Amino acid sequence: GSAAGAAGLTELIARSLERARDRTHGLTGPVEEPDLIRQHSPLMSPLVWDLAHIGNQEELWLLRNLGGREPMRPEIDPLYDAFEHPRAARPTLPLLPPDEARRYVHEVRGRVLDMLEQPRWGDEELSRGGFAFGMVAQHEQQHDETMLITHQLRTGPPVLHRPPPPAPPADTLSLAPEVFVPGGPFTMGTSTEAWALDNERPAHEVDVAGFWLDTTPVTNGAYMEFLADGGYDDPRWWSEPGWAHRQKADLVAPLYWSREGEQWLRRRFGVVEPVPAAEPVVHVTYYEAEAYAAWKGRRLPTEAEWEKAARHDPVSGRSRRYPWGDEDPLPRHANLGQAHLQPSAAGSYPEGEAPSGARQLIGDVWEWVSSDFLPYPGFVAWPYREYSEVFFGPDYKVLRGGSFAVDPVACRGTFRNWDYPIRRQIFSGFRTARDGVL
Ligand code: AVJ
Ligand code: FE
Repeated sequence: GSAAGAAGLTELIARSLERARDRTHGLTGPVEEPDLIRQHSPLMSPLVWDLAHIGNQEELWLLRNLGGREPMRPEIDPLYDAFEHPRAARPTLPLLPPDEARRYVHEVRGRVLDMLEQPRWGDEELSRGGFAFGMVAQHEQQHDETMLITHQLRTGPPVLHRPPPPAPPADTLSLAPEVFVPGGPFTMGTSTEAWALDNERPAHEVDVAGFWLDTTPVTNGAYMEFLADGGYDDPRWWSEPGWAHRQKADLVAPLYWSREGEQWLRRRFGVVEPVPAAEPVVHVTYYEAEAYAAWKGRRLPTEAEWEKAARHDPVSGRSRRYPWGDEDPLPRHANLGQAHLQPSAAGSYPEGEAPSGARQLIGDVWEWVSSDFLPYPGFVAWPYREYSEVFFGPDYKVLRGGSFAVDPVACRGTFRNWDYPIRRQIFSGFRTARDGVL
């Protein structure tokens, strides 16, 4: 096998799988058994479901579909099929208890690492560039982010290891509030990124008119001005479905915020503190983002605008993998990988800046864009229809750029996330845009 022959690729795969597993252990290891089994919110699975589902998908894609092996425990497959049981129903299933789930994922991983050492992995298309392994590493990391969301929803004393907060940025005072992204065609999506998922493909040209974009994500400080101006009580700023949801769900501030006298507080991973003004706002719905933008006399960027701002290099005319270039993310570029349990202050990471001058397009907070989640022209569902294709349509809005809770393996300039516009337990923020010329 030529595919498996490349030692560098094998090592990259092994490292990516190991990093995901270390994180999975960090999110489940310090949790008491009842808290692993309990459902902390009807929006989420019990943590022990995520754990065994991670192993089950790894077994399915790597041992069975790629390697052609027989199922290890066919009787548990239906329990961990995300389409068979909605999240709310998962706590009543006869799930593997925590110890058994740990043994199962460990055994799957052992067999996967044995397979990785083989000269040939199996199915040629799934093997190309190590795609199936990359997909599985991304899948585990996505569920790690899901589990971190569950930890944030969970009440009670903190259990997670607390990494140090990010260093404050040095030069924010000199930053212009918005940057201009010049008009013209650019290449959106990718046909060359080996581990890109189906919804990022293929590369295609999109013409985007010149527009202005916020230099950084919208901060808590800016968002508090919207609150103070009565933004949540003024239907002028809200779309029709947005206002209906604001009324029905009685939204008054971002999720986890509470009021104490004149001060806004918020709870984060079990700690209550004053809302830090310099940090990007997080835990807002699409509708809240949309209303804030309207109040500002602005709008959310489209998905194509966002990607052009993040990838287009006007000098070479080509699209980069990341705002800073083609180099994989390092800690100096972006706040990724749960290196911190919070977003960094707006204006951080000058070394991660895009050619337009926009910062923090990658990392910190997921950014709502105004586009529905739709296939690109020439889209082909591969290798599993249920990853994206079943979600395309007007029900879901796209989020871009990843958050502090996203590992670099599951984050790039082309990466697409999506959710219902009413969701805000996710690490969702936004930035705003406007039409205009330089
Ligand atoms: C891409 C984050 C919307 O969590 O529903 C995990 C990722 N898909 N397992 C999700 C996913 C299958 C997905 N999102
Ligand atoms: Fe999954």
